[in-house]
Amino acid sequence: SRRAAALRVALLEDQLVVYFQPVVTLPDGRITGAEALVRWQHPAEGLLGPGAFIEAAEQTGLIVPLGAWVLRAATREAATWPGEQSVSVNVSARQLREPGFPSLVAAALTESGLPARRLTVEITESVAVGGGATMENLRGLRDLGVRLSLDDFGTGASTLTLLATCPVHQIKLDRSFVPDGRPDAIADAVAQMARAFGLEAVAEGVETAEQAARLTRLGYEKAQGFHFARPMPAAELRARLTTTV
Ligand code: G
Ligand code: G
Ligand code: MN
Ligand code: NA
Repeated sequence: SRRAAALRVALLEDQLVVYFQPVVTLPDGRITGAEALVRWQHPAEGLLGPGAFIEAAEQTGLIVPLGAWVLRAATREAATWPGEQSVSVNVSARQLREPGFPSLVAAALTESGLPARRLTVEITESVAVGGGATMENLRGLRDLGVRLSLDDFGTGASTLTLLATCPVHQIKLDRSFVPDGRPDAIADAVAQMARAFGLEAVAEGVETAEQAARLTRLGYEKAQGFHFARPMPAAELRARLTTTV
């Protein structure tokens, strides 16, 4: 497609940028890390979000070089942060099936100087269909000392089996289950599941103080969302981290 051809050019000509959305600890709201979110600075259309191009990238396989670029950019940036903050990078099921994916991650860590413990790889429940190559890569990442997070939690399939077989450290409650005045039974159940499996519970898409308070009571350790901070350019986050440490 034309979009895919343009995206290929974007990769070659450095039109992609990484924004960072802070992840905070509950209840104090201290920035403990950030999620890397790719954007495309399109020469004609302006700044595009992933919704405009990730699907085309997946279909054409361009997600593999794009993902490698994001990984290098995000680890390089996080290595400049003043503390122990971690960076979370989204990895698609397609990337995770690639032979040698852990070596790519190891190279990004070596090049950037970022310690493995400060990198979190976000995967979704769709990796469950990836089979043996995927599981081998997940174990490879774990052996590097990288942390794994199960993103958009609750929206996919085979949740329980995956949790029992996949070496994840964290689960990220999908924003559609963040309590909004209705009963918070799902958010509660997910927090309890996290405790049962010994995993860290994070909530995303937190937009109000009321939601943050409820999530804290339910046992969520970390949160992310517009209530705390929007995704922002790297320099903006770096400035915040250096003035508040
Ligand atoms: O930034 P925004 O909220 O528009 O992101 C929308 C979706 O795009 C998110 O669900 C996120 O997981 C996905 N996304 C953002 N950056 C990346 C990336 O670098 N790689 C992959 N595979 N997905 C990404
Ligand atoms: O990986 P994931 O698809 O979950 O990426 C997070 C996406 O959610 C990003 O595109 C980000 O811009 C968006 N987002 C972040 N915080 C909020 C929020 O508080 N509310 C809503 N509606 N979207 C958010
Ligand atoms: Mn994510
Ligand atoms: Na998510």
